[in-house]
Amino acid sequence: MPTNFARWAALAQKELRDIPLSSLDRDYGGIPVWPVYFGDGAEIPGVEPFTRGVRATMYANRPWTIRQYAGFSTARESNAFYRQALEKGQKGLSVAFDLATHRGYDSDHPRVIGDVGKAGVAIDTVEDMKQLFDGIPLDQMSVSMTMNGAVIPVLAMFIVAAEEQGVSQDKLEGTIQNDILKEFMVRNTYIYPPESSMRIVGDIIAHTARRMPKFNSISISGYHMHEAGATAVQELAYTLADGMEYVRAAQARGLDIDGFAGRLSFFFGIGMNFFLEVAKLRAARRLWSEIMTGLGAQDPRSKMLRTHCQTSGVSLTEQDPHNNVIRTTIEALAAVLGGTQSLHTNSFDEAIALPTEFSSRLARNTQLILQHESRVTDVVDPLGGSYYIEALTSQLVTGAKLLIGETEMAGGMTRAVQSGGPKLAIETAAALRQARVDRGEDVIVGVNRYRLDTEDAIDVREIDNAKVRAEQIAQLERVRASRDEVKCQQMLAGLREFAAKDEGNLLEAAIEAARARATLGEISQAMEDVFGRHAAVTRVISGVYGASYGDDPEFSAIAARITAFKAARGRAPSIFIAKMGQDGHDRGAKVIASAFADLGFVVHMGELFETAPEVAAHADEFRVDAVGVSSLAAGHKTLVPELMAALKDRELGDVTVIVGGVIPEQDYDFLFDAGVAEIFGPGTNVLAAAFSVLSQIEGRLSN
Ligand code: 3CP
Repeated sequence: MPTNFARWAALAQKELRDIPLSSLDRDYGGIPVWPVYFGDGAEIPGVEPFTRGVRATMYANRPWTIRQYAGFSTARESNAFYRQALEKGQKGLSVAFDLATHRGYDSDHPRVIGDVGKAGVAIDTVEDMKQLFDGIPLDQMSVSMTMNGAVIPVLAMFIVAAEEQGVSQDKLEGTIQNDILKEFMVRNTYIYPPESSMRIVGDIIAHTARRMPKFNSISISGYHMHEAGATAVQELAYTLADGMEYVRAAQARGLDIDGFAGRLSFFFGIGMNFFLEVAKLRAARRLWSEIMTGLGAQDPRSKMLRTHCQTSGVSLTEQDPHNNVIRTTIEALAAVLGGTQSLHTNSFDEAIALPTEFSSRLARNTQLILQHESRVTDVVDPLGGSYYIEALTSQLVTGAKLLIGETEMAGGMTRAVQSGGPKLAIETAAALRQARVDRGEDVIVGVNRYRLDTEDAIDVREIDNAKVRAEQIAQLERVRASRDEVKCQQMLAGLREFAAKDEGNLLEAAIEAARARATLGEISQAMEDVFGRHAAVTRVISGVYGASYGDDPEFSAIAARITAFKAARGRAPSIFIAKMGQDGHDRGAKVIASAFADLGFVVHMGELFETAPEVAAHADEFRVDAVGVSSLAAGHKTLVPELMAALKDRELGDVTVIVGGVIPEQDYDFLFDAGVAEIFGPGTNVLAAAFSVLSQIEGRLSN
């Protein structure tokens, strides 16, 4: 028996409480199987640095939480969806909010007309929040909420909704994402500037440490970096460096590290590089344990990296979409073999639209089959000890340490985020990846190889955005009419004062305001009055995409056409790349902008969150030939017709409008009828897109 077995057994027995350890043994038809395997001197699961897992018994005792991220339309509709999912085997909730909510706007705000209820559920008031959890006892259900920008009003409303359900906040279990640094880097649902935002993070950590012992105060997220195209080393390094920044921010306000660190949690994206992804989670745990020791943690629980994982959205393809079931299964298995605590598996249609009942069921069942049929839960860290996995784990640790070291030398992540360095590094990695895919070096089945001749349309879920918005506005009016206005305004004034004086806890003031039925938009605005609203500077990398093509004939052919265009017209073709509404997913837009620029187009990149009239005004100002709309949050059917009208108003009806992003096939005709020239879905070859945009522009100019 290995020398370290006794230590493991003692720990395992503690986790099992009264259940005998032998109950974890299995018999595979005469072959005995034990819950853990290790050689002399090997690391022990459940023991620092936790490379092999944060629990000694891991899934052999308790499997990961099946926690599907969902939300759409109104609170009533999302509630019905949650209840059904829980009945069918889901174990925890994970709420997706719409982009209006993320960015701190009530549903009646003019900037969010295309966003209400689309990419998540619309929440304006405590009444919506109560409806969202109707019939779901909040003292028994762990609820994760992906919220960063409007984190103060959302968490406050959650606490008040629970309170009015009879559940006090100390009983609440769950997680709030509350990870603002990565918003500035990749996800873009920030509201306030970085420093005020960091104060909010600190206030939430302080409040939960004091009042909500079972609630995870933050979900430090690499997922969005992964989705934006980060390498595994970048995802690890920047995420853990963000974590260090949050720990230091909490320490700076006098909190004892062991008083809050046990409730910090993480979130990683899991892509198709199977063994690398397994190793990434192992490396993350080893690194975090070391980092926390360095920051002064004593309690082993403070050093455990507990994480949620989500299979990769960008690995999903619009083409031959049932292949996505297979991709998601492989990614889910990597997350599980890497030792995740909680998992979301994507639905196969997510590169096209919001999941349907059918696709959600398949996604959930992927996890249920892994838990109940595959036997992967029987043995802890089954890949531990593999030469390859251990080597990859160590290499990732080394690579990430180097990058963390660089970030620290530059003054930490808040500083790095302000400088924009990590964002550009991730965008460079994304452009390189796109070039490899376009050149066929990275194969994607059904996209750049084995493509179908004809694609069958699949059923998609449609949200009637106008109807949801009307319902939300009616509810807002009811709440505003029935509340004690004087009291509500007093509470908002109190919150504003806390913000201005840099004292008091903003969450605590917001809970009072939510009790008095202040709306999400009003609570956000009270803080915005003091902190201001952050506007990012948009920058586009150049040269990376073009350089990876060298003297590729196709690339050269387009470049030559552009040279001919210039010779004929005395100028290069020009395009304005637009992001409208509250959709902050800008990876695709940035990749297109930098690739088109490398090809010789004059590219103007718009700011995030513009309205249709604002985009039309830019098109006018720059006198562009084309406007490229990037839409990933389902706002296209509202926003694109608005843009066409705004262009016509400026007598720019002849500008070529193209749309790219997540557009269901069913909506193509609608957009073509509205005057759109071309639609490019996920998996589009960028050179092919440039070729057809150029043809469209030339066609229009010669008419
Ligand atoms: C676990 N437990 C065990 C064992 N395993 N006890 C004994 N033996 C075991 N083997 C205990 C734990 O200690 C814990 O109790 C309890 O069981 C629950 O387990 P857990 O592992 O903590 O799991 P969970 O409650 O699900 O929490 C998972 C984490 C949490 C910690 C990761 O933060 C979480 O749920 N995160 C989800 C985040 C999320 O959903 N994000 C969605 C992003 P104690 O608590 O008492 O210790 S979606 C974003 C999509 C893109 C976008 O941004 O738009």
